[in-house]
Amino acid sequence: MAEPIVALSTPPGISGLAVVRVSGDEIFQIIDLCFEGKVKISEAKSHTIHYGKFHRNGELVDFVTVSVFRKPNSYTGEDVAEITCHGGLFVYETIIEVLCEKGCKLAAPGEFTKRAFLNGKMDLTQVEAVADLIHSTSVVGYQTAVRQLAGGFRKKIEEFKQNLISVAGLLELELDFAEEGYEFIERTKIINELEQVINFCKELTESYRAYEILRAGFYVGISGYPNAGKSTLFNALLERKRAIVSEIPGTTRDYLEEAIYINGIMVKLFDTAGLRETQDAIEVEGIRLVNSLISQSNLVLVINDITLGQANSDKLYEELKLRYPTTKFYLIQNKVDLVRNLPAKREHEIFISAKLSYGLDELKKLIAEELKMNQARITDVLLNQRHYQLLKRASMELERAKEGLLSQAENELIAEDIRRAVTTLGEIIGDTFREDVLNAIFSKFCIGK
Ligand SMILES: Nc1nc2c(ncn2[C@@H]2O[C@H](COP(=O)(O)OP(=O)(O)OP(=O)(O)O)[C@@H](O)[C@H]2O)c(=O)[nH]1
Ligand SMILES: [Mg+2]
Repeated sequence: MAEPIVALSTPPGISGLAVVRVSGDEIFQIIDLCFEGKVKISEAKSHTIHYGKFHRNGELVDFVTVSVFRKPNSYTGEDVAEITCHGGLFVYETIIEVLCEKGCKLAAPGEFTKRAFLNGKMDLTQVEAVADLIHSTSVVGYQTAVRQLAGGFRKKIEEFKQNLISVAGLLELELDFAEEGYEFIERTKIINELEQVINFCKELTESYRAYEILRAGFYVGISGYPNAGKSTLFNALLERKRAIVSEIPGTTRDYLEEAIYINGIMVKLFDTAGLRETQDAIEVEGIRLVNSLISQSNLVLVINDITLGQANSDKLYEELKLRYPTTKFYLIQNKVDLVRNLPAKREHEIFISAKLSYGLDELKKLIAEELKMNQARITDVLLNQRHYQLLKRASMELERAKEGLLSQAENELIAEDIRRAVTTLGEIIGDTFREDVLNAIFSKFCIGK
């Protein structure tokens, strides 16, 4: 029994038209109690529209149209009607009130979509795509949400799930013939199969991280020894005097954060305290902050004062690279205006004069290229934190199965890991779901969706 529910599906407020959506059992009979058109809605065919009067106990409320969708061919999979009325606050509020008087309940946020999911009209990734579609603020986000709504992600996952299930099945079957020493499926083939899924998961988790960057901004940190010219470069990139610059080492103690746009993408720029051994408590605290900033940055520019030698910051540069393996580093040779004969440029090195704004175009181009490389990693599928965690887990489970195969572990154990990965992948599309996960997803919805 599907309890009849009703809600406004268009944004509240004054508009040309408003749509009130109704879903559930006997809603057509309920509407007939307050609608008068050429035919009764309860007798109307599916996918037809009817014009008529909506009234409250005989008193006219508005002239409306009623769209009829009979189950299972509707958004929720239940009987659905969409009542289009004039977009005045009192009009749609009265219509909803009347429908509630006649037996409908006000829908909770996301309840229509939740019913669609529970009735098998959509998988969980499509449900999430609906939420993303409503909330997307960028073109890329919107486009990927639309594609996900089409169900491509689910198909791919279903396909991998089937392959894994048959591999696990064969491994288990082999157990029954262990005495004869049969091998139903070559180990290299299984490994190949596992690797395909592992790669798929990895590609997608990378895509997620890349997308996050697009959304949250690309983080570029400026680091180096004191007095190297970090704040001067920060100001030059911002094209205004934001940070204090002085010839005294240790000028910047706190960090500064400002956004610039490169090729339409937000780049968050950080100026930080110079790294050195110091007794000054404030400076020590500043240096501690630098480390956490670097670990969060996508790209870090290590500034070297070239008048102290091209290799002056090499040790620091190498140390940072080792300590933060996922961050990209460049060595920026600054103050080239003070050097007569420039040495040869090494890899990952750029020569600039922050003071004279020389070499900044090359630096910006480099940042733009890093951004482009990041964007290239974004695949078709829009992922969220939930997908990301599950994909990471599935790929770990499959890696374990692969290791088992390579070390000739028991078939049983390998098959178990594979089956675990199948369950994990299934969770993504909602084969199995937990009530709290569902509630978290639907809480992002607005009423009427
Ligand atoms: N000639 C020349 N001087 C520069 C250049 N960049 C910075 N300086 C000078 O170097 C000194 C230090 O510059 P800052 O930008 O304050 O250096 P910093 O790295 O931020 O220093 P701390 O905040 O103390 O770590 C200042 O006197 C700047 O004017 C440059 O490209 N050429
Ligand atoms: Mg500074």
